[in-house]
Amino acid sequence: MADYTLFFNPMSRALIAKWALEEAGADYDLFPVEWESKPAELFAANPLGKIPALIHHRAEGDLAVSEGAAICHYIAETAAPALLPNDGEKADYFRMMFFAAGPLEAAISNKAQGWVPDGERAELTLGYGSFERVAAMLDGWFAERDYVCGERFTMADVYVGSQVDWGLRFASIPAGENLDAYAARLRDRPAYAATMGGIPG
Ligand SMILES: N[C@@H](CCC(=O)N[C@@H](CS)C(=O)NCC(=O)O)C(=O)O
Repeated sequence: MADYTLFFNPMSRALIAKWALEEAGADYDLFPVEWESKPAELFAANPLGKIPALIHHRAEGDLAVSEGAAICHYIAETAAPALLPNDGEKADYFRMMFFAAGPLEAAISNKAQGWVPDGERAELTLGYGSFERVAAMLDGWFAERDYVCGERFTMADVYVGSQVDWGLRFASIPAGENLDAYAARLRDRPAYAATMGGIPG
């Protein structure tokens, strides 16, 4: 048995976890998930019934993890320590991981549903403020840096980079020099190519 099992559908956020496993050089199997007939094993691993969901097979017993950002970090912790942040990179790494999983994801999802915060009060209360503020933060980040933590690729780039890659592909975030250059650096990576091979661009 492989070290990890990933519940997978190629048209889903499970690609993020597959990319993380590829970057880690991990030994994994894919468990195919069809939306109309989700397997009971998926609900056992993630009661929300969403993917990605990952099972780590260990001698001490299996562990399940869900949520793309958590899965990325978990894979780095258990299979790819070189992709973890060093002390000087931790602030950027965690800030941007959580920014991407929270404010960025929420702002993109709400916009895609056609929901716009109603006025200053809503903007004040919403964790992301407004889509425009989130997009400006993201773009500004990569004006200064090649990767989330500066010079070096870390596991945060798999998660944040997936949001950027997906966002640019589907025009759900504004294109621009900084994000385009960042996405191009990521798309050059062999692990990205191994993940996306055969997926329509
Ligand atoms: N918060 C989850 C979201 C995962 C998610 O929404 N996955 C979608 C596919 S992209 C899914 O499993 N949809 C099937 C369903 O909800 O039944 C994460 O970030 O990992």
